[in-house]
Amino acid sequence: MRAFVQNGSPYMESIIHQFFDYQQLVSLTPFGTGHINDTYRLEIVEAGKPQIWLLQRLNHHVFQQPETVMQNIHLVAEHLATQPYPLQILAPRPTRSGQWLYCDESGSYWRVFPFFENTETYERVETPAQAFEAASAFGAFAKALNGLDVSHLRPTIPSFHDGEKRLADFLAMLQNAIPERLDEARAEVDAILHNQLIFKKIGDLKLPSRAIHHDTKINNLLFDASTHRAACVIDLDTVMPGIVLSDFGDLVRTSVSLADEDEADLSKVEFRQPIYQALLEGFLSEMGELLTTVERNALPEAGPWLTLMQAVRFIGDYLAGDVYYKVKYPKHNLVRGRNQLALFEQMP
Ligand code: GN1
Ligand code: MG
Repeated sequence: MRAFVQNGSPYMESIIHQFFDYQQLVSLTPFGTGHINDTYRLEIVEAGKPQIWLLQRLNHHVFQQPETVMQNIHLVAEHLATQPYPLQILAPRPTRSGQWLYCDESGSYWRVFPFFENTETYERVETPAQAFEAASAFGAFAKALNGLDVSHLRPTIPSFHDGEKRLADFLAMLQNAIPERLDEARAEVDAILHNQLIFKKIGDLKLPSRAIHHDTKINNLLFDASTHRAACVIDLDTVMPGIVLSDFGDLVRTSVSLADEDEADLSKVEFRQPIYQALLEGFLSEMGELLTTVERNALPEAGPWLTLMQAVRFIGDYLAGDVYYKVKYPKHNLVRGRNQLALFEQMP
């Protein structure tokens, strides 16, 4: 069996030992497409039983208070378990000594989650029915968290979806941008500046604080591989106080376009109205009666607001030298930013 083990180094084995008293490491393979953390599918034999888990290294440069992240996730999982919640719950598995995280000698933070078998993820939405299913799943998640006292959740990344703060940081960093990259991204910077008012407009609404997921991209949802129904909301690192436009906005940003955010061919970036309509109906089918009038009236602004914010983040990272997002080639963040701006321009 050892021949199939990837990364089954003594280093990795010592980490796995913090969580499991296992007899055999069957396989350890990189998993998923996240931009921030490193994720592995882990197959072991423990107490004579074969089992599969998700092992993850939490990026502590992005999440500078790893314990806060895990405390929020734990609170959310605990609360969901008390609710009439139709989906599976992503509850962390503690170390053998009862901690949510293991910090190794090199300072990396590790954690373990259940691996949901017979599930799949989608990088893009193909049909309105899928869009409805995804939006109602994230809506059900928000609805089930409505009764959780939001003051118990703490920010894991300060000002994460504060559009005005993101814009202010972007403007400030233009002074320190890598000069060649600034030349290259001139048109994109101008487009951001031209449309910047949307951040103030949304900020001025002073929408109520809720328990918000903040990363409702379609690939943060597991679907049942047989029924194609939503099975589990994953990636809970950014669950923290926020506004409802973040969750609906990221659904719109990641679902309405035919092309995903990495697509360099902008002719493929297209706003699909039937998908948008299905997202709105799906989200409202769960959250409709909980929204205030101001929240409800602001929902159409969620997509453009969040998409422009994502463009600010990608272009900002390009200008800073790719310090935040994982990139596969030198202009990756610029390509992503252009893609998001093209999508923003198409939004009604
Ligand atoms: C990051 O790692 P991933 O792909 O789940 C980011 C989101 C962005 C997204 C863009 C903590 O999420 O905010 O929308 O990339 N997460 C963090 O693809 O910054
Ligand atoms: Mg994520």
